[in-house]
Amino acid sequence: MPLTLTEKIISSHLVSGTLRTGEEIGIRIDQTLAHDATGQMALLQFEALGKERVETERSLIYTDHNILQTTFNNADDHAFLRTASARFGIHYSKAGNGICHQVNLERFSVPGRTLLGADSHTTTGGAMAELAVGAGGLDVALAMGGSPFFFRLPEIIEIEVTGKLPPWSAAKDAALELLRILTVSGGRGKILEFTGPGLKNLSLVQRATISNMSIETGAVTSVFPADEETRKYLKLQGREEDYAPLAADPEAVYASKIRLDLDGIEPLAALPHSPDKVRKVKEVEGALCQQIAIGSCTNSSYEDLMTAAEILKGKKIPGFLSLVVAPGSKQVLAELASRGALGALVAAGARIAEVGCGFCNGVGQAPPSGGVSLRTSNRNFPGRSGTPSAKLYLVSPETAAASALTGRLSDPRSLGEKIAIRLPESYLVDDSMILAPPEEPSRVEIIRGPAIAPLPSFPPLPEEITGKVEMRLSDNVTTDDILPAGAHILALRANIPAISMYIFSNLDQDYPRRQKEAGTGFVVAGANYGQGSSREHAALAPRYLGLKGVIAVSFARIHQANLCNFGILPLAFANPGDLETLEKGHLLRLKDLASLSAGAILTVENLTLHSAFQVKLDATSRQTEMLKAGGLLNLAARTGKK
Ligand code: MIC
Ligand code: SF4
Repeated sequence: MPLTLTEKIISSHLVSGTLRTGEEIGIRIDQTLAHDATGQMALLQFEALGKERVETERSLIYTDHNILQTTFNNADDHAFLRTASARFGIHYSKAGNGICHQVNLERFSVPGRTLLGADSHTTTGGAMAELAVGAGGLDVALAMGGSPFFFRLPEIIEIEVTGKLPPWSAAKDAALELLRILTVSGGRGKILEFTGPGLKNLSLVQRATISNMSIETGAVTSVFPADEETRKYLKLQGREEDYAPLAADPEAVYASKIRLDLDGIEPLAALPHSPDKVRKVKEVEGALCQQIAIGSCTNSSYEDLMTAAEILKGKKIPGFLSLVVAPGSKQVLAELASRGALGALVAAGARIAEVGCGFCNGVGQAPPSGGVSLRTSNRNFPGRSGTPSAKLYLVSPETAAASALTGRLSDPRSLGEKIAIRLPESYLVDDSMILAPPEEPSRVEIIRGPAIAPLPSFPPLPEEITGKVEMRLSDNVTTDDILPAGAHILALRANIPAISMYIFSNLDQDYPRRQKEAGTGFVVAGANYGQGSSREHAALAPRYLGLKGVIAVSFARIHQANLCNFGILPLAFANPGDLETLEKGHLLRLKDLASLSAGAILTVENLTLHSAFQVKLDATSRQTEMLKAGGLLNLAARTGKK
């Protein structure tokens, strides 16, 4: 039978289940990654599972999200991550070495492998023909210990790429075009597999921008074939031996097909406050910008930043504008420095930020109140920049640099002939900031500063739950809404009681107090609840506060899994119209939970309205067992599954 590329990778890693769409399968994981926002929990959970050493081909912890060190918390986190990595056999990438997805692509991604990352943009690895999937830290902890990763087999959608990007149109514009077509929920339950004659016109780095942002459509991941472009990139990285050609069989069957014609793609921008509010730059040109930020795991490669530097070379930005450039990796920074591009950026008036995620998740560079910030990153959710009233536009490095010259959102085509950048013969490879685990790991002492709190424990699911609707929300609630980003809150990622005080803090500051005092209760929401990041704290911390169930029209994949992992019931309205009947403060009751089964239809009594409605438990049999046990760690301890 002819197979898609996704099916080929899955079949070669299949541990349980069959290749039937919608069915839960388990796959062997070759590589894992986590970072300084998710790695603390992943490592504490790995430890709680009683594991001595990771059993993957390679596991990595990166220090990239919160490297500001405004208090001791970051430094404590980093010391914990470094020593726990050494103890458990994990490679540790120090602060300053780069953003996990950029560095992983440069140094570790290998065609045909599976990669599970405690970060939603792990999908970036799809550019290297990996099955690269984002998940919560606990799922990654289990995978590090050699357990399979379980998920429902998605539909595989063919994205047939034709043509060639016109001058000044970028891979970012292609990614935004896909978002325009699919919206932030159109990819739910799907894997996007790229095929077609246009692929030869997309470099690996351009593919990485597209696979990076594929998560914004809600897709599980996206996969590109391994071809000449893959080989070229691996050669530049001095690891051509990792190359192996890989593609779908010619007769492979897909669930459906979307055509992506590169010829027709113009410079695009995602308008505030959602990555799918896509317009042509020429239609929205002219907006005055207070800030322009170039970087993030979407667009911080050598190609991206060299392009920006070439555009800015010999020019000056307007005085009112703040231009920030954050290189994606030490390698990129070294290349920019050695080729004079760093000097060109600085001379033009750019501020060079530390290598890392930085502005992308609100760690520094908050725009002024009500300000417009053009960013090359992937998410423009409200408040993510650290300024709730700011307006974030997502654009390509070309558009960002062209706009930096005028201080207004500008179409890069106004610059005239497209500049060309030259790739070096090989990139400057220096892995000295990646610490390999020692030969004798048992001798390593794990450093736990006061920032590292013990893991909370939870009781099993009760027979009956009665509680109020503590939050009533609408569609597309993001994990940034549930648990905001930003240096201050990120610094508490290893302390659940402390971080729980920030749950929903941008929407309702009283929620944590109310939820904790009640010790029970529900959140009610519309479609695609929990879209965006993989942060499991958005489930774990509400669980700590006493949240028992989320009743929504539908759930984003990673968040649904995180809810199950921590024993919060994900309940989907049988009739979505019932959402309209519910208000904050309504008292709800769920009974007979001891006999809960996968996909069960349950009756929710609304004791305030003296009415009832039905919900469906959105969980597989395996997840239902976790829910009954009060979470995956309880289940693992009970079954001795280590
Ligand atoms: C993000 O881009 O939202 C983050 C910060 O990288 C998150 C990780 C986290 O918040 O733990 C993600 O994408 O998963
Ligand atoms: Fe870091 Fe931003 Fe990428 Fe998340 S999206 S990994 S915060 S650069």
